[in-house]
Amino acid sequence: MPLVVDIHTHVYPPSYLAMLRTRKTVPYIHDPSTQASPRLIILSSDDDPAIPLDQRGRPIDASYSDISTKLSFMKQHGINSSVISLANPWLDFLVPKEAQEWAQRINDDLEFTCAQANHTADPTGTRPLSEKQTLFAFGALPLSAPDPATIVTEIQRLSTLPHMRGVIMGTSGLGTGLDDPRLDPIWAGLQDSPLLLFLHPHYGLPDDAFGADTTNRYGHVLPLALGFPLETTIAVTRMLLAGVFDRFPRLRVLLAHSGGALPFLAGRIESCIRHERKFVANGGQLPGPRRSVWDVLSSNVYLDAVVYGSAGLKAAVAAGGGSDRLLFGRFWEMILLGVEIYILMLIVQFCTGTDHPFFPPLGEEEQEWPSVTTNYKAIHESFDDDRDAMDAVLGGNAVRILDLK
Ligand code: 5CU
Repeated sequence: MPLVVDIHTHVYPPSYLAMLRTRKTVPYIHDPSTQASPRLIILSSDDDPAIPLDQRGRPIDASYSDISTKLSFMKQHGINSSVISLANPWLDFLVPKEAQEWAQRINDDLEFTCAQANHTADPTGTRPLSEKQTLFAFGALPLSAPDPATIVTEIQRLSTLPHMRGVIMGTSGLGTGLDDPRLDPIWAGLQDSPLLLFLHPHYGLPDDAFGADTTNRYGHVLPLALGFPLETTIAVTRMLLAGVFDRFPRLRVLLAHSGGALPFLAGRIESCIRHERKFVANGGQLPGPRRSVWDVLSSNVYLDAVVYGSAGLKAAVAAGGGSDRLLFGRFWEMILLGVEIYILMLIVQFCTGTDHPFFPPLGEEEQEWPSVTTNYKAIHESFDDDRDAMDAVLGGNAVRILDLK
């Protein structure tokens, strides 16, 4: 049996849920006066005054916060190790003076949860990873803190916690996006630490990108299926355009949902950059990025496999291949070699994830989570003819990239 590591799996620690219960604006939790489940209202599109409070957002149960429920879910789906992270919208909404204290509280809570679970699973710490259930964590950053030094201090503190393997971050940065030069000390802090940056969406696209009244007609489909991945794609492209990967060439970024549309659109992004007259390389005034999208994709970017279909997975792995071959027929062999090297690089950077506890089964009796089994199926369809690649994607890559022991 291959070792299975879930690197995309969330939790809201009880203290965080208690804080959401004190709030009346997004994000908040509403407890109905009846026996009905509490409602989690985290997306701005969920907070529609036309919808009664008892029906707003989504119902939440123990799977969102209880670690024994997470461990049972792992057992049920054959997952050996999970890297848990606070779910969106993290600490983005906190007033500046509360950010640092909350980050420490949540991160200490995650660290303690991992330590306790791992000790219970293996009190002597001698059993191999494949024979027990273990937890690791991505910490949260106090991004609304009054000054970036506070964020850097928390990065340095996280580096000293034994179960922390990275930080999870949304796309708003310090409020204006990830191309903000004020983020440089944070990129530097991460680059100089062993921590991986897990870039995850929350804000989607503006509601009018989807047309009027579509949340009422189609629920969460457009914001989650398209808004989330496009948000990630835009955020990481802005980092690239602002030269973040030129200035911080050792920054390692795990992109949620297989990088959104980035692998698929990489060639187009690269082409638009090369043709942009505003950039110095073409006689303009703006610096523009020095490193190519391909270079960044193959050396700075890691992808989860949370895309629910082999077409998406294969597109992520083979991005750019087909069209390059057609366009540059004369250099067919050279391009083919380049594409194959790139495919190999992407396979070594793929890790599997479940997005638990989001997308639960809809039927009460359903035991297995279709969102998880659909993902496994896509991984099998994509990598079945290459056992080593499959083992790497299911767990080996995560063990190596995150130094899981
Ligand atoms: O269903 C959703 O809204 C979500 C979410 O908010 N965050 C996430 O990671 N997955 C799904």
